[in-house]
Amino acid sequence: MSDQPTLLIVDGAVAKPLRLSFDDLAGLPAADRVDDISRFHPNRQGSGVTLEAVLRLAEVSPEARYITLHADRDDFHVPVPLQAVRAEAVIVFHLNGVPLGPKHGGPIRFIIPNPAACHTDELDDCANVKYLSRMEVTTGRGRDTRPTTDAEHAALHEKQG
Ligand SMILES: Nc1nc2c(c(=O)[nH]1)N[C@H]1C(S)=C(S)[C@@H](COP(=O)(O)O)O[C@H]1N2
Ligand SMILES: [Mo]
Repeated sequence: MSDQPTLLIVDGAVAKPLRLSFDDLAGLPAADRVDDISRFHPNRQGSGVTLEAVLRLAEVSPEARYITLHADRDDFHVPVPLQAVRAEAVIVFHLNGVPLGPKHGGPIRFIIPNPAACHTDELDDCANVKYLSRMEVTTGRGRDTRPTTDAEHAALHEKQG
């Protein structure tokens, strides 16, 4: 790992906890890259690497069932079922080679290619966590701060602007 700032921590039920910098992510093999997420989310931008590539580095324990996504910046937390996201999700960290800015949910944004509508499923659009700072691999279901009602949801979007 390089001496650049850590953008993403991966810990919990893994053999090798990680502290990944921009260069660590950018240095992953070309086969792990996912370019231009606007292909599946027209209003979102950026490119990244597969979640699978990052989990491969961390060596997930066989008993792991969830990944809890933590955004320290605004204290937002979402547990997602490992099996359902492992082959799908993308860790977005740059836009045309430039680090992803907060406007786009950077420095790291979690992206599920085909999310369900907000609060209709475990893998809903609300699970597309912005400002992702830590992925905690767990056996049980972790902390969930997603809005649970339409009113709460509207209030959250109001706050985010
Ligand atoms: N860190 C963080 N990530 C978040 C949220 C949030 O409040 N904080 N809101 C979620 C919700 S409820 C939705 S629907 C989507 C909205 O993503 P968008 O701003 O790209 O439309 O982001 C999700 N990711
Ligand atoms: Mo949402």
